[in-house]
Amino acid sequence: MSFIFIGLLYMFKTIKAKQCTLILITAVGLVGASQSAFAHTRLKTPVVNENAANHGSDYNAAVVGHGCTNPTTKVVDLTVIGTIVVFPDGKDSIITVDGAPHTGSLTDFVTNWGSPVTKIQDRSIFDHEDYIKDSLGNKLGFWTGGGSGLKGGFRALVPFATAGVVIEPTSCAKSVTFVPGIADICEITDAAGFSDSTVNVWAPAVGSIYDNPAAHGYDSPATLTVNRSIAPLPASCGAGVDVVVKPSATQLNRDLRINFNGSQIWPAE
Ligand SMILES: [Cu+2]
Repeated sequence: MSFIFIGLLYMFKTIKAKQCTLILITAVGLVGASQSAFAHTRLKTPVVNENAANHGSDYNAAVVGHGCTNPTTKVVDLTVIGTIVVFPDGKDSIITVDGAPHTGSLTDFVTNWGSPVTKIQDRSIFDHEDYIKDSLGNKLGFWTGGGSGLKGGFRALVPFATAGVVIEPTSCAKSVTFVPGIADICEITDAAGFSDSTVNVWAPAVGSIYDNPAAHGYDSPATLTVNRSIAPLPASCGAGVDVVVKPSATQLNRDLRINFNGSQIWPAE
């Protein structure tokens, strides 16, 4: 921001006032656009390196950038009462290589994906939290909710760590991007009640019950990119490829939900 300001001051000094007004308006427009693009939920640190250390992990947080949409004012300031983050399980995940579908498995590119998330205990925003695990006990994500929640106009950092990711050394992957499904819940409803005023869903559009083309965060998910940083690319790979891993619709329908004391509380059944 200060860089842009200095740039504007420089322009004011060096060009005629009339032209400058036009540039100022353009620049303010651009700043406004980029802010709204980044207002969506993301991870605090969206790009990390490989991490092969024993018990390696990268400390991160899910950003709750804003609340749900007030139907009267259209301002995104409704209180968030809970949030849920689920990473692709790597079993039936949707994998693309430079945008083209990949029919092989995640182990073609990543050697150690299994239990990607450790929640960092934190009750500063919500009172309760727990893991979302697969049938083998792997921690694929977490939810946190309850208490007074996230007041409109404020942001939240929901802290967690991701396990160190090791890219398959013989593969041509120069990066692997994992796409979590995230929901910031403002009102507990069933799936039919999802709207911008009840929940912000930030999930890839993969055909799950969370797809809603009219919704604020539709197909606008957060991402975690792991850049190759340990084994060099094999010479035969050329520039290397970018791999993207999204959860399947089956996984989102199964795992992007909150169970509490043995019963499902979101979405309501
Ligand atoms: Cu937004």
